[in-house]
Amino acid sequence: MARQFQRTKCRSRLLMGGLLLCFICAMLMGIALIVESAGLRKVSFQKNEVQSKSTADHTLCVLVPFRNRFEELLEFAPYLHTFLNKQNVKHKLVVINQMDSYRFNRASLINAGFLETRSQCDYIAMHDVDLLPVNGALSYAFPEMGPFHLAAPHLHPLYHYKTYVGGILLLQSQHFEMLNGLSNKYWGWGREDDEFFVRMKKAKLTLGRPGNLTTGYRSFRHIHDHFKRPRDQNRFFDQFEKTRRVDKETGVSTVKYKVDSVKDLVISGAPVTVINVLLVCDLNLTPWCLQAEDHAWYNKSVLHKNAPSTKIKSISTATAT
Ligand SMILES: [Mn+2]
Repeated sequence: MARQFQRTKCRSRLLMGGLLLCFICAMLMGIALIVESAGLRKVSFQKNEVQSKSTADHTLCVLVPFRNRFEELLEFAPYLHTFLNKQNVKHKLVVINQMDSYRFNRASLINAGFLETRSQCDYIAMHDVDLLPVNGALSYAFPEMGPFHLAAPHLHPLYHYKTYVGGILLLQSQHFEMLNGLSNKYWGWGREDDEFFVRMKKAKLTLGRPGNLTTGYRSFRHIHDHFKRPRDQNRFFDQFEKTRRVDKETGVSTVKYKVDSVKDLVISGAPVTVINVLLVCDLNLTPWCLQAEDHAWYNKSVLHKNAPSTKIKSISTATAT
């Protein structure tokens, strides 16, 4: 009996010892986990340090396609310069001013601006002159993961369709080159950004966008005066048909232009480089670069059609005299 008692006592001691060991083990593991997680935190902190260091190594060229928007530029340049400085984003503001008399070509101006500034920056922002970021959470940092659409449809005051990539788009220079930039076929207002969306999609680039911001559609200020500056939404000849599909032929490698002059200005403390550009249009390829009435043959045909009215005019003149 006594032996049996001693055995059970021994067993319970072993059990107690085992439990104690388990407890100690658990404690040790816990401490180890805390140490490890502290280590992880340290690692991720170091990673952050590396990231912020690499951000400082990047330079952003803000490419602003431009024509006759002087008042908007006066507001845009100092505002964005201050906004980017607050984010410690090294940047250059580049205005590409279309001097020729063709219809406005936003895409070709960005292509030209890219080629002229390629050596100075490793990423670009295609930036409308009339769109100002309001929320400080809108980051202009180097888009490591691929194209970053800042003026996202859930934040832009006007455009809310899913595939919208206009307004402000950040892009690594190497990605812009890889996509052959933008199509040069879009003379007049709009659609060049939709074509660029398809280029990015086909190249399987991941498009990033900011998350939900509390400011919603008030995240940007659109300073466009639609009464003063109506949009050129005309579509001439076969423009509609020819600009419906993805353009595999034209891009940054084929854009034709002349640089008239380069001017460095400072607008309320913001350094701005203005590149005065004369775009070259191939009238056979894109006759819609001119308004219909600017075509010599179009005028001839209109004059021909008007021939009877000229006669009437001369008759009435005759009656008057
Ligand atoms: Mn606008």
